[in-house]
Amino acid sequence: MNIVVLTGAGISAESGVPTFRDADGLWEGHRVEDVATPAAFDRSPDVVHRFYDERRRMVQKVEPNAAHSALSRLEQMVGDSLLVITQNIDDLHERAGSRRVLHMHGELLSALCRACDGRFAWDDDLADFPPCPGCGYSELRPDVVWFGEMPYELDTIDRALQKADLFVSIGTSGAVYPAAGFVRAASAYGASTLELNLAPSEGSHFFDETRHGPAGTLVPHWVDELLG
Ligand code: BV8
Ligand code: ZN
Repeated sequence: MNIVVLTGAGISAESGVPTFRDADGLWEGHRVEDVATPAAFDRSPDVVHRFYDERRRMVQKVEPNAAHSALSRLEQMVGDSLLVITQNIDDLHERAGSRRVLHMHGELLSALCRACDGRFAWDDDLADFPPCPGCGYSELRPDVVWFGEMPYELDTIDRALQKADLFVSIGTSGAVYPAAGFVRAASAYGASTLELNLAPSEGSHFFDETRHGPAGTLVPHWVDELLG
């Protein structure tokens, strides 16, 4: 049975990572849609760098929670039959032991060079415009997908959805595309669909089944049920 799991900020909430909706999409009074864009970065790189430097520091101080660990346990049991696609830019899935994780919106702990397109593991600040480890130019930006930018690996994702028998969405509001459309594609390709979320998402009605509650409780229970 091929399982595709899509995760969003809600799976990291119990680790202490604020979701986009918790701050009702605001950060330091800015709307996230206004900070997470190429235009914002061109206009005021220091504000955007500060937004990501702060999150990069914070994410190194939190721990994965029971939901991340349950998905890692599931991967240990079913191996390549599970693919985790995450919209999150934290590394909590990896730190819980998951190995097959696809960060479709990039990663906080990675830097992208606008001069040489190099991508480099990066756990430090970027606001001081450090030189690129590849080409030496001070053109590093956060390696995250901003609004209006192409998410990573959409073709790999579509192939996985075509093969999926089960699509499970965990901790996402279903507000941002193309991720919010995956449930419809999965259904059209013949998969069963399940939503595990604190509250009904914008796409709840597209799912065969929805369960509401904290991911830290719902996900381990679902994995036990699946493996049981
Ligand atoms: C694209 C990385 C073309 C950065 C993110 C006008 C102009 C330009 C674009 C558009 C436009 N109109 C529409 C678009 C498309 C746009 C879009 O969808 N906009 C929205 C606002 C309408 N999308 C894009 O621009 C994308 N690119 O379209 O390119 C294209 C199109 C098709 C095919 C190819 C190319 C790029 C979008 C990526 C933006 N980058 N993140 C960063 O992190 O800073 S988006 C960011 O917000 C997240 O990555 C995530 O994707 C999104 C929503 O966040 P969620 O993860 O869902 O979190 P949220 O807070 O919203 O919800 C949390 C949920 O958890 C809630 O439901 C809550 O109930 C639940 N929860 C809370 N606690 C718990 C819990 N659940 C369980 N347990 C708990 N404890
Ligand atoms: Zn470079």
